[in-house]
Amino acid sequence: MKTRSFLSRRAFTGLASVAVLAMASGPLFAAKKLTVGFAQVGAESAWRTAETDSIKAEAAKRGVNLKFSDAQGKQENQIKAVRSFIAQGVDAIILAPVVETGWEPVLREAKRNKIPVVLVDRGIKVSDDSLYATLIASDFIAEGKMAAEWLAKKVNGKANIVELQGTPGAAPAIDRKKGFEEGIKSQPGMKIIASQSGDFRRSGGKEVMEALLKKHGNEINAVYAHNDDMALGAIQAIEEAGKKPGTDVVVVSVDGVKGAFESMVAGKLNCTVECNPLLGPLAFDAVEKAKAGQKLAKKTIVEDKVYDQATAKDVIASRQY
Ligand code: GZL
Repeated sequence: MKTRSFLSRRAFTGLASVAVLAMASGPLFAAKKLTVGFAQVGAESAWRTAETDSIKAEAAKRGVNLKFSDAQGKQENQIKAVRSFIAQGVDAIILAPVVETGWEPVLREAKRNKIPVVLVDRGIKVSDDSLYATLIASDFIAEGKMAAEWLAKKVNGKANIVELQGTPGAAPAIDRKKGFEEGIKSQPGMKIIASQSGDFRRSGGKEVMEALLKKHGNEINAVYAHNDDMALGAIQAIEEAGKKPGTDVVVVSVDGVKGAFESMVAGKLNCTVECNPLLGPLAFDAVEKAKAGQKLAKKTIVEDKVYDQATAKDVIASRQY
């Protein structure tokens, strides 16, 4: 009994001195400045850079202290970054997981330290989805299907297609492939004659396309690239092979970055399925809700739209990335 009253008398004295301090030093109870760790994949594409810029801009706008890590495309670097954020005691972590698997151990450490993890742009496979607060991403299967349906119309259901895949093991690469295959299932004349990874990089798209042109030559009349950067690299290879991209070879991709619109206006890229990278506002809304203990939907889908040469000229000026 004595201890409790002793404590309350001491606690009372402490509170009184804090109150005095508050009068002297201004708003004592202003919201605490959040510190958030952002473990980014890398800078492999224009889309990725746009996503990084969106997260950094939103952090600055909200007065968040952002700790940024570029993993150069390596999962082990992302895991190291998440571990470092945990050791620094950040309030929350934003993670763009380069591949779908291998995250459970480090996410369990975050959970043990009561640090919410918000996933952006790519999903993961885990046995326990309480290991992350929410995922904010596009529907990559739908993107693949939209690309397939647009291409089927363009080529009247008949094409020998080469597919430039994204990073092996990455959710967008797995699901854009799945969606495209589903989209051409009902089109017996649409055949994928080759499929190889260009790692979401322009240089990768160019190199793979050069090799496939050597191997398949005039047999190829369509390209499906999992992102615009690889499509733009493939377009370079098609031109260097003396062919006209956009007419001799129809090119369809995903992302909707500025370079893709410029290429469509130039009549080279035929179509791109938008995958919005401007995830900063949604990511920090989720961080704030998670910190406030609010239950979050496990996935927030960002809606996508299809753009082609018919619309590119009208919308290019309004594009934000
Ligand atoms: C999609 C994102 C993909 C983009 C690529 O959400 O993960 O990674 O489509 C980027 O441009 O490299």
